[in-house]
Amino acid sequence: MGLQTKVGIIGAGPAGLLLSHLLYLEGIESVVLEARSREYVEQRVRAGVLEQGTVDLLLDKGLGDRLRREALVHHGIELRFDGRGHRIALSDLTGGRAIWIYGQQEVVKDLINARLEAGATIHFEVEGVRPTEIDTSSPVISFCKDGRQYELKCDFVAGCDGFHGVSRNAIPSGVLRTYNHTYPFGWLGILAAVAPSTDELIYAYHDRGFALHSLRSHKISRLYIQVAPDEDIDQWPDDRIWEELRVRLATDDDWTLTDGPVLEKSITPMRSFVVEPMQYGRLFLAGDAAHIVPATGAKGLNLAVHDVRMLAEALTAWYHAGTDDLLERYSNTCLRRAWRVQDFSSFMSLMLHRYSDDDGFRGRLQRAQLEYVCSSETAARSLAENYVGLPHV
Ligand code: FAS
Ligand code: PHB
Repeated sequence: MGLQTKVGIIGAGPAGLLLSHLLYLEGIESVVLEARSREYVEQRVRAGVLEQGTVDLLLDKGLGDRLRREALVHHGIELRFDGRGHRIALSDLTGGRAIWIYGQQEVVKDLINARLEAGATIHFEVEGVRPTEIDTSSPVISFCKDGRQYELKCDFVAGCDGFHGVSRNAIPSGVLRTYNHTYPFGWLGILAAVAPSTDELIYAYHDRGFALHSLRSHKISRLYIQVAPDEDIDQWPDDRIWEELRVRLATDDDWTLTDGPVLEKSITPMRSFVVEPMQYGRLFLAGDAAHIVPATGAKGLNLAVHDVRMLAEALTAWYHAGTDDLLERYSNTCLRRAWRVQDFSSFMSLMLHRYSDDDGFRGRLQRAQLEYVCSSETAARSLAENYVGLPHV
């Protein structure tokens, strides 16, 4: 069965849904195709830190009512090592910019509600998605839904289907240059029904490995510990996780970590991945489909938002003014930010994680870097401006 739209969007993650809404606000029709169910994408636990720029965009586009009510605004983070905490005053160091704590699944819920209220078409639980004719002016996305085969004709395809999606693989081999770096560690993350034991995020460097105390609300905590990349999660009963968090987050003063029921736990690999270019013909890649950053810099979701803001502006210029220069510059514009973010995320990852093959030299360098960042206003400002998100790259 033939369907028609202007922009065919593969993936109902933050990138695909936000792109569809930004285009809608410009009167540009789109159709979103998602492999999973609405329930699944709305409960999938991932990021939780929104940059100032991401929040400004969501508020500006009328997507921020619940965010404004429920998100927590943080003006600092803590770096903790050798039993002592050191605050990085993000807002003081960046002219008032801040980070907002709001779960990625909440952003996805708000976007789906806004899309459906606007009468949008989101096909959930589709199979066999395949973009073709992407090097022509009328690409097609074929897919199957409820046992029926469909052909979605469109002007453009937006590949917002994440790292494991199909869009990137639709580009002929030899076109893309791929950069891949896998870190020798992963993160075991938990979501816990307990009030956070901190008012701001704590990034801890410890001889036993990295630990992070983050949160989702005044009642829900989000915590991570560094583990081996091939760690078996069955070896980590909840009390062992809490015990390890206590050790790695311990301070010389009387700070204590309160534990509670673990709602969700999973292990995430740490890798850096970028493909160049982020466009082939009428197919444009955005978000995790084009780049993955280690979570230490809290950038994945924010970079996806930046990509689709650029893509929406470029498509709007094409439809409204008939100009394609923004479309032509899309890949380079987004890659410039992607590599800035890769560098920052790598800096945070290398500074804060223990390397099992460390003969002591790297450990000394890490401490020297931590002490410098925590004692030099210039170094702290550099970390802060990258962490809250650079307005321009
Ligand atoms: P997403 O992966 O969010 O969305 C892609 C969508 O495409 C998915 O819904 C998928 O089901 C769909 N899809 C895939 N293949 C398809 C197909 N063939 N057909 C149709 N649909 C298809 N970032 C942080 O900053 N902090 C974190 O703590 C953090 N934790 C993370 C944990 C995990 C396990 C992962 C994978 C990522 C994490 N990230 C984190 C990064 C994360 O936030 C991503 O950057 C963000 O989800 C990127 O959004 P999208 O590009 O929209 O991709
Ligand atoms: C999170 O809250 O999930 C989170 C926060 C900071 C990070 C990564 C993840 O660097």
